[in-house]
Amino acid sequence: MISRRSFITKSSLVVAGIGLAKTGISTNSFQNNKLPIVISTWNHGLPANEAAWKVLSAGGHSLDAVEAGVRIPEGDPKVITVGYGGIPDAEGKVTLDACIMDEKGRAGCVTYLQHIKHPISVARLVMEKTPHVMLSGKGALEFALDNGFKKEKLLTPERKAHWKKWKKEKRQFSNKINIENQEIENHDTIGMLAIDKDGRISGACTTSGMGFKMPGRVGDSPIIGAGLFVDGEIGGAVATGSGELVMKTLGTFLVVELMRNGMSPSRACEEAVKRIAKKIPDYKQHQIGYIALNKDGEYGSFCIQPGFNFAVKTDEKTELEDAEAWLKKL
Ligand code: SD4
Repeated sequence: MISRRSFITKSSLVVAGIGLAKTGISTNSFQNNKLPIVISTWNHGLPANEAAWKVLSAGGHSLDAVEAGVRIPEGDPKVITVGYGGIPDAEGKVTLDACIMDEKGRAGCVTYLQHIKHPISVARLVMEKTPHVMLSGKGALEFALDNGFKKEKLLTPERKAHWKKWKKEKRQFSNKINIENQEIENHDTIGMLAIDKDGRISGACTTSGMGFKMPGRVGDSPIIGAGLFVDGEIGGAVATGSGELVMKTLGTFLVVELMRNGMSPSRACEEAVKRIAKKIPDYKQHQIGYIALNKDGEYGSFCIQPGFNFAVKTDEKTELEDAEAWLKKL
């Protein structure tokens, strides 16, 4: 048994220096967490949760909270896997995928969106202002511009230099994502789930996708049921990692359905990882991390490889936890 060591930090310290936050392995699941609650993937989830918490602690709607939360890494050029400053595709273009979903089952997504720093806000407008769920590429960009979003250059000088080096070295595309002790080049979508004080659950997921991906490639992150799924009567789940594996198993829909059938969030995440292990022969070459939250505020996680962590914020705690892994450390 791995014992859970939760680590509580002061919010101000966390925001000022997330690298310093200690982590503990999560055996997951806390019964009857007091609402509100927000959880999100990776350590950039810590400052994202703080932004979401401002909305939640003021009694706001979880939809506003998750949008405000994930906008933090989207706008941060130091987060090289989301929004502005994201790693480009093989041709040097930053192309973004995002989706959002609320407790009523409303959903909006954008895929292959270029030049817009906050794809999550465009996804929300798709949900609220159009009869559709998903807009892609040029159409998504035109929709954003028509709705007052500014066209911006998303490729930072640092990421341009990184891409040029990658091209010069003629390196192969690598889909290995944030596996402990590996060179980190492709990782860290932010997925967030929140329940507000009135019990309403929402989720958001946003990414620049796999670094140096093939032009035109879209991953799981903007796909409802793959990168994110929310059912207001049950709970929600988000995914990070090699999107192709999540898409082939409709991972977050599966997690929510398993919770509907009575599993805890952590057991449901574990089963969804096991489904990948069963169905996808080369799964050991990949990382997948799931986090899930049920409508009572109980949360859980599971991943393929050691190395996936997630951030949790409630009235009582601000912490970063390591998910349990299917391929445990020897
Ligand atoms: C993708 N799932 O585009 C994303 C990448 C990711 O952590 O989550 N990285 O496949």
